[in-house]
Amino acid sequence: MIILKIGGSALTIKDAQTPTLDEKNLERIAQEASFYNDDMIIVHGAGSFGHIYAQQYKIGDKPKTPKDDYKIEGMCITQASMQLFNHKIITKLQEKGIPAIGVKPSSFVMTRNKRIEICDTSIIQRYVDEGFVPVVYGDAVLDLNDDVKFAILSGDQIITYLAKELKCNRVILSSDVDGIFTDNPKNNPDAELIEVVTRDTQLKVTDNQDQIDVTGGMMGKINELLALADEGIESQIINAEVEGNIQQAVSGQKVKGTLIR
Ligand code: IP8
Repeated sequence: MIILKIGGSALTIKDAQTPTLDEKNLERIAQEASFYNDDMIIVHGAGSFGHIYAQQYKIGDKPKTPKDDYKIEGMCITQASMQLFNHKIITKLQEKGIPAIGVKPSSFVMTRNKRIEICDTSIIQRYVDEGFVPVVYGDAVLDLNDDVKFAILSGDQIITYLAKELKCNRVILSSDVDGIFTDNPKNNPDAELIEVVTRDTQLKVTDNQDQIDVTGGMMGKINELLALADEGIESQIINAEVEGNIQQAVSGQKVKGTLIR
């Protein structure tokens, strides 16, 4: 079984002021993903459908009152926006022949202090066993810490959790950059791609100021994937914006990117 993460940055215009789909990328990425014909789970990020609201409503920060109307409104709006985004994605995947079924994480996952604590993966496994491709996503969820009550759950954390629980053999994480670089390639033209990252690799933490990302951007992804590597599961980060990359990666061909092991 493989897990394919499609980054929100590749599927949306992430620095837009309102949720904005990148229709062209979605069309192509869905087509490329359809080259995989075996067991697969797709996880997608939030892009402008989630991060704008998550930041606006400061979901994950302590509510001001026990039943904080503003936070509750934020949860409703973020979840609805992500569900709409998921619907657009599964519709496109189905159009390309993928038996995609949307599974809403906030209906079966709860975190404690922002880490997954309750998650019934048997639902996902059963869909896979029955021939579906479950499509889950970063979401706004209930948190078991009574002080914060709600959390933003990144699709990256979902990947590591599912990969470990469901014993996946390959994890492909696609984003809008080629992989992990020695510096931020968007600001520094001399930044070099690091082909293999392990716990011993010295990494420079950089910020991408022009994009809102409440779940930690590239560093958040690296930490999740290193945790997965600790369990013996290798993953690769590739660029979803380069035509053919997803198709080649799902087909098991070598793609420019970073291996995490
Ligand atoms: O884009 C974030 O998921 P990510 C989820 O995978 C929300 O980090 C709702 C902002």
